[in-house]
Amino acid sequence: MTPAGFDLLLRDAQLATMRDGSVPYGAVRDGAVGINGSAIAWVGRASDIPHDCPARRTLRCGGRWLTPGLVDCHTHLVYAGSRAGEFEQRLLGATYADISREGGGINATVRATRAADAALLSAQSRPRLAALAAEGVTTIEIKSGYGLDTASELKQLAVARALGEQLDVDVRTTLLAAHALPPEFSGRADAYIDYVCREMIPAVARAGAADAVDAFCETIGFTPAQTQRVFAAASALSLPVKLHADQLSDTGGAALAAAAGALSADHLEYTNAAGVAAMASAATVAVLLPGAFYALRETQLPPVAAFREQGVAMAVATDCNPGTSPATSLLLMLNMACTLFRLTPEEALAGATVRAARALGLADRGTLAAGQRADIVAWDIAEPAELAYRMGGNPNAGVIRAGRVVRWEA
Ligand code: DI6
Ligand code: FE
Repeated sequence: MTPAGFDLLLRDAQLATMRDGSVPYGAVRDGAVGINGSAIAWVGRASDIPHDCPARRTLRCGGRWLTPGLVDCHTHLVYAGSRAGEFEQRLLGATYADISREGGGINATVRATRAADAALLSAQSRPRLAALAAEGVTTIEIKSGYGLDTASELKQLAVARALGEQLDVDVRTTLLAAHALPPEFSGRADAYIDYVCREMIPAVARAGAADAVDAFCETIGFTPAQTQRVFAAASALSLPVKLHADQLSDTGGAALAAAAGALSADHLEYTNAAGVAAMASAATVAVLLPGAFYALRETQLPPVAAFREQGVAMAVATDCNPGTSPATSLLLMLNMACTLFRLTPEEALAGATVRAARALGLADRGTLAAGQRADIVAWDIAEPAELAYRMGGNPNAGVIRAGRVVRWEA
């Protein structure tokens, strides 16, 4: 059906629509995109633009590539303080687990985050979100998990949403109360999980402060049984779940997440064949986090070939966090996903657009197609593989979010 007209028409563009099909990247040369309101109304070749379809505003793209807005589907970017000192300790031989056992690691960031008021927390987190937004990230997931008490977790979640408003990025928040054991519950992990299930999850649900619930299922995190209790409490309040699974050891996390109908299982370096199969049948997205793999100098690779063979969708995200992935470039993660994990550049870009949207349960974005949200970014690149090929630099030349031009370079 031909719309009566467009609010905005983008033309002289090359499109990486990221729609599945026979053409790599779902590419359309000499393409155009018509937008009405906040949604894409028409996508095709410029020569096929309906003649009787006037546009109130036209932007000529000068041959630039357009892709869907990037989606960073796994971050912990709202936190206070820095852990550069731990980076130095690790270079001298300490492991991430050693540092965590000695009260550093996640708990060091918990102390700083609890001590910061919302204004300070926001001021320290803002540059990280600004860097990602400048690269064309239009949707981002931000987890709590450095408060570990109801008030501090709510503070983190509120700061995350407010930053999204300020910086014109769609923020999806995730409650990660089961991230680490706070010092006041030392030696009483089950009591902390009781508190998470009976108080925190209901309080956060009542406030409408989180879009999903996550947990860290790991020897230095929480057991599969504790994770299951968190999932049950979340599901009872209709909150979708996701999981930090099999990052440092095989705890059966991927299968546990799949059994709970999780949107995604994330990290997955130690996921076994049964976990891959369970994820495939539950359509749980595999979120790959090459920044953490790199920073921890991990050598165990996630089972990418098995994911591919069994049709498990793979997303790629920054895991932006102060301990294991102080990364604020999603494009660099695309490069690392290819170089370290052997994704193709097309899989990597799909992983930061359409697959990442699915990992957040969002079907309304991630491709350039009629009916999708008009989240569109423009790039100064000669071919889409360049987005994963480069290490550093930012070829972003424009951002349209929900049909509104946020930035556009002439
Ligand atoms: N896995 C990670 O890689 C991050 N959290 C998690 O559960 C690390 C968070 C941190 O070290 O601060
Ligand atoms: Fe993480």
